[in-house]
Amino acid sequence: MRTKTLLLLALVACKKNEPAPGQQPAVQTATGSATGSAAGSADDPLVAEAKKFVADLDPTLRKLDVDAAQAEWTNETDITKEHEAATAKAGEIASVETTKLVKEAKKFDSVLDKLDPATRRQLVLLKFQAQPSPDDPKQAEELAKVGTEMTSIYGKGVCTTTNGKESCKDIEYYSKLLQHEKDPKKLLDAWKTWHDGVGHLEAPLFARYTELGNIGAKAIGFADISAIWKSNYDMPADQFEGEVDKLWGQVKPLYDQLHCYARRQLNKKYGDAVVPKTGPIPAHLFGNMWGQEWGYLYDDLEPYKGVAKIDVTPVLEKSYDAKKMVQMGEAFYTSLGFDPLPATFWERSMLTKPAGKDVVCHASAWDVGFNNDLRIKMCINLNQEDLLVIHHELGHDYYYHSYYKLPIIFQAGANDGFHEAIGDTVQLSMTPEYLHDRGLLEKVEKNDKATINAQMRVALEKIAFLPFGIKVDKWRWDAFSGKVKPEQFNQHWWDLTLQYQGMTPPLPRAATDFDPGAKFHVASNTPYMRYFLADVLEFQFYRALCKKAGFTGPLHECNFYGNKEAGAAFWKMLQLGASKPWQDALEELTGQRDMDATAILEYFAPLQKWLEEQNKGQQCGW
Ligand code: X8Z
Ligand code: ZN
Repeated sequence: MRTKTLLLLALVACKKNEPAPGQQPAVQTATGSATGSAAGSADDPLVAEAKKFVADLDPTLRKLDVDAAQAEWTNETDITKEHEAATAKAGEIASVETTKLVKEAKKFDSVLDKLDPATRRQLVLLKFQAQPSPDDPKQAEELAKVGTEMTSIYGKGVCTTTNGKESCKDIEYYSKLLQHEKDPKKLLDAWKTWHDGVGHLEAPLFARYTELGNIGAKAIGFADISAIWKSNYDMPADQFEGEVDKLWGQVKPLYDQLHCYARRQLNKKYGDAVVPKTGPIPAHLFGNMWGQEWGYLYDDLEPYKGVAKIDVTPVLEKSYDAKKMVQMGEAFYTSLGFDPLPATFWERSMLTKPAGKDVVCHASAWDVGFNNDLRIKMCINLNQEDLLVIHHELGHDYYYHSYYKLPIIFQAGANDGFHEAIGDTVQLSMTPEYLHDRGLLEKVEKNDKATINAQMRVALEKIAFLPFGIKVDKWRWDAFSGKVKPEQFNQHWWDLTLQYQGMTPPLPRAATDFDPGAKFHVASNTPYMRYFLADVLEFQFYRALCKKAGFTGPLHECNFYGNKEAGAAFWKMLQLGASKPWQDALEELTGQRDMDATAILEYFAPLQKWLEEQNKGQQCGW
């Protein structure tokens, strides 16, 4: 997908909003159906005008989006004051001009029902194309600058100046420390340095971004930024909130079991003084800054010792480089019948961190020209985690590739969770057998113990992530809507962390701290609920593709590599882009019109049973 960046809600994957179907009371009915009547349209001059407006939109938006994406790519692969200023300027222009178009398009609200579905849908989606700008040009300029600065600050990391020379340690540095360090004091130190170093700088900028962004949101008829974000799902905002809560309710019992088991193992490892036997767990012990995925705890949490390890890192370190890892990812997609990546992908992508430059290492996927100009931007490490991230990013690029010939407004995921779910669906297919077939694992075993170990490996990514995935935007919705004030931002973050993840800050935090700002997507104004949705959707997609591939065994054993029927079905959904409501796209692939967590529960049924046995008699929860 293209993630939108700061002001541009729709640019690159891992950035801003994907344009997707939305709702506002006045246009709600227009978004839901792609088959509305165009009766009487011939007599109405406003209908003809609307059609012309939409036809003219495409080249205008394309130029704005491409200019903004190009500037942003340049800045994120080489952060300098000049590149930052150019990015802010291009983002500002895109946002200001798109906001004008949104306002202009309001006059067609009265004829939406008379328009053909494609015209109507583009008009409806237009308001989700960019973070709207305030009317005051000074404020519009400031909004763009603040947004760009927030991303750059995060990219540079924690900086110190000695003899006038600045040197910075980025998230890559601290991540490696958190992944491998065993001493909890050193982990705590890294956690605090990052959260204070980046969070404190982001705090005033986020508060200002919220003020200005909300002014922009109001200018196009929304209550605040969160109302725009929540309206982007082909249903009213409050219904969407209900959907999210429903999904969380389905998966929470499984998370609770994993939390309970993890706490016991961590307690054994660190002792009562660091991890108590009951209650929440401190957040710095999970192998990353945010407690969001727990893959690096595998050795501590491994259910059965003495079973062949599922760890491809040794082979990657020995026989791979970054390009070869990406080629392995590409090979999965081409095995489904998808095209090879274009030559320009290999020429233009950033696969490793360039020496002597500040860059945004956080992985992302781009179609900079909105014309099959596919790229990824990563600082690839030769390890299992990054092999999975590569497959994730290529999922975005193949989605871009499938729809790049559509009108630019439809060049987006069916909803933004779809975009995040494509590569992750492929990840699920990377079973131990698959990794063995590709020469990455010397030995695989097939027995109950090996199954539980393999499931634990996946659960530490996918189940551990769910509460974090929901928390980030539950927090941001409340921050944007004014439900919580800036002086409560940090407390609210930790209230939600406790509620959803069962974790506490590892040391006392103050209202002057700003721990949400230590997460990339908050600093870069990238919506986050998409990842929660993706965590659910990817299992739905996977179950459907496995069925298309004729697989009939237990879901977690399915590998659809090389299956052209599955590939064709996947492609059929992808190439719709955002041209139809996501419910239609979902139905196309899965036969279902609802996001639902039954597939994830089916997948993890063996592990859930095992965890419940392990946790029998324990006081779970926090
Ligand atoms: O940001 C990402 C991707 C790029 S869209 C690497 N992810 C989220 C994160 O890192 O927080 C993937 C999973 C969640
Ligand atoms: Zn992504």
